[in-house]
Amino acid sequence: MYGNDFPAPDDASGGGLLGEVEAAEAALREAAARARRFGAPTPDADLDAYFADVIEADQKIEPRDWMPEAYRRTLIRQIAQHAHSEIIGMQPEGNWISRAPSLKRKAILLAKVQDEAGHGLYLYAAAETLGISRDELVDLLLSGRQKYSSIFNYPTLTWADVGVIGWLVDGAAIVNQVPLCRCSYGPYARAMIRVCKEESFHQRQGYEILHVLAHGTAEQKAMAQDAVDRWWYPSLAMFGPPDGDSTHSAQSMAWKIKRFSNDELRQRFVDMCVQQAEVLGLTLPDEDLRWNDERGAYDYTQPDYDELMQVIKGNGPCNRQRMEHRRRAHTDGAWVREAAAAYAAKREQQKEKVAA
Ligand code: BYC
Repeated sequence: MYGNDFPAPDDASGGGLLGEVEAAEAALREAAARARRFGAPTPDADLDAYFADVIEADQKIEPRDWMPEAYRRTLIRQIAQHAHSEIIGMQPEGNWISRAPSLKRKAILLAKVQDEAGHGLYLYAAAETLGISRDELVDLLLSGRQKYSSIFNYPTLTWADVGVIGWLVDGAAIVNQVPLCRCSYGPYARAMIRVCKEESFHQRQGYEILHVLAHGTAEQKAMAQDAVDRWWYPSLAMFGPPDGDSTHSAQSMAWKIKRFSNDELRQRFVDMCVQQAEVLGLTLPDEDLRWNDERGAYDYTQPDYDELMQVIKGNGPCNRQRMEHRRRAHTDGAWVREAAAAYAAKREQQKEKVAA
């Protein structure tokens, strides 16, 4: 129970999503302890076949291992996009730090936004193991050549939006990320374990904000409902285009980077949210949402994928503002990077002096 008064959003039977993260963590440890079934390939080995065997045996690819160039590029694209999302994702909530309704709410929100920065750092570090530097990755974001999640191009208009970001956006993020804990690339899978555990706390804090608002005054409840109405479809769109239009899914699933398709995860998210919305006493804005006995899942209205494509292309409500803010923060932070580099050079010189 969360707060001893209502069930936690991820407290489903069978251990819920956090249970799955723990199982993935145990599997990672077990794989690390197990001797590698395939030693290093011999000089005349067929490297593609060797790689396929490692993937087939569900063993992890590590930075030292040979990997196809396309696998490496796909991972850089996805991990970098994920890292950028965490960093840009600090902005919509950061917008409310100075206006949080109490000191306690402010402290919690500060901690959450700092966690997002931490997630960005784990992910940039994971991407760097693939032979690209953090400077290059930041440059790719700032020049618009790499993307970040569509969801962070929507504005946070009221305090209830902070609750909804926790409940729906972090909720969607967890549903997407729990399977990534079993991704074939070791550093990404390991980063995901920690990220998912922290996201679970994020989701709970959002859920609790909404629970308080939904059980408060009529105005507070209306504010919570309005936020849910605005964020529901953009949250569904976070999972990406429908399977038929997903360019990367088939290959990423064959490589065991992705374990489920975009539509499978979207469905899982919808099924999870229906019961949670009932506990909150809020309505999901979809008149066609109903249980389908035959499918054993809820039927629901798809998000507007044309809108998703527009937002991805840079034409969402806040794209320009988010990028301007990030570029300014990067420029303003130049002196920190310079100071860190100067300090590192000085330490290096001192070490050389001692060694001489
Ligand atoms: N937004 O072939 P597809 C967080 C692009 S942070 C933007 O299905 P894929 C949080 C896609 O890149 C959560 N672009 O692609 C942080 C591709 O474009 P290109 C972020 C999208 O990679 C702070 C094209 O559309 N989570 O939770 O197989 C505060 C075709 O798509 C989006 C991650 O990054 C989108 N929504 O599947 C609070 C998770 N969707 O490169 C919370 C890791 C698709 O061909 N990423 N595109 O031009 C993934 O799991 C996968 O990359 C995706 C997309 C499911 C997102």
